[in-house]
Amino acid sequence: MGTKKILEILKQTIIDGNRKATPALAQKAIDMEVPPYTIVTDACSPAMAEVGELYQQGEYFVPEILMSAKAFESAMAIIEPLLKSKKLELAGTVVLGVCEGDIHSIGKNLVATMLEAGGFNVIDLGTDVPAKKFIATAIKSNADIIGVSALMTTSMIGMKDIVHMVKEEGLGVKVMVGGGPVNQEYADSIGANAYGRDAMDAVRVARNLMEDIRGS
Ligand code: B12
Repeated sequence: MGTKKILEILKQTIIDGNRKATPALAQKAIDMEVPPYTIVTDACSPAMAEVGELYQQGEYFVPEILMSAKAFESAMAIIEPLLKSKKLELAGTVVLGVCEGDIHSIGKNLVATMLEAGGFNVIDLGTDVPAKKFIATAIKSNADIIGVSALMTTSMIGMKDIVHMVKEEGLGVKVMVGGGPVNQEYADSIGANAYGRDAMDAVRVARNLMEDIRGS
């Protein structure tokens, strides 16, 4: 079996929500020397994007989504230690979380994994995080970046509060935002320092912000 085929099967198995089969498939891809990063970008991540589309089309409902999320997590449990085992120079510290009132964790978890794989120290506050908690943690940990995720139009307004508090407190920390309903235009309108399209983009964006921080 070729690399492309195993990644295709793993992707489909996540979409099918078969969490019993995903760890062995992820392991098989690793044994075939597919780079762990590629397994995430070419199988796990697109699988969840497709699950999102199936939901949008009315083909999937909440139970199916949750099964896919579990299958995704069981594959990631095999891949993540390998992503983290790479010895990289510390790129910076990111306080990451999902806006208050929002419990969508899959995208945020992918962003955390990719940032860690890219050498960042990630302080993951989880989901449903009040703006004040982002700020308090950033101050306590002397973070370089606050990364905020939101999947709902009703929760993304929390991003505005975070940006506002950072400015009010005169903090040097940069705010990076992302998630389904968020775009560059929205990021600009609330005064966020950066917007990231997906988990891979989050690493590029965070690196750019670190350059700004180090250059200033
Ligand atoms: C999975 C899912 C759920 C799961 C979440 C499971 C979990 N553990 O996360 C469950 C079933 C629990 C759920 C619940 C609900 N959901 Co829901 N859910 C989804 C769904 C289908 C997929 C989201 C997902 O995981 N996508 C896959 C990941 C990989 O993509 P992502 O999250 O966008 O993240 C990527 C990028 O956006 C980016 N990114 C994300 N965060 C960040 C942060 C930074 C800093 C950066 C740089 C980048 C970045 O990188 C990520 C990786 O590449 C979406 C539909 C969709 N198409 O998005 C609806 C959706 C988000 N849900 C929705 C709704 C309404 C709900 C509920 C209110 C439903 C209900 N009536 O109960 C509840 C809300 C509960 C709550 N209070 O939060 C709506 C939101 C509508 C809106 N615009 O406001 C959507 C859009 C569905 C719809 N079309 O109606 N949901």
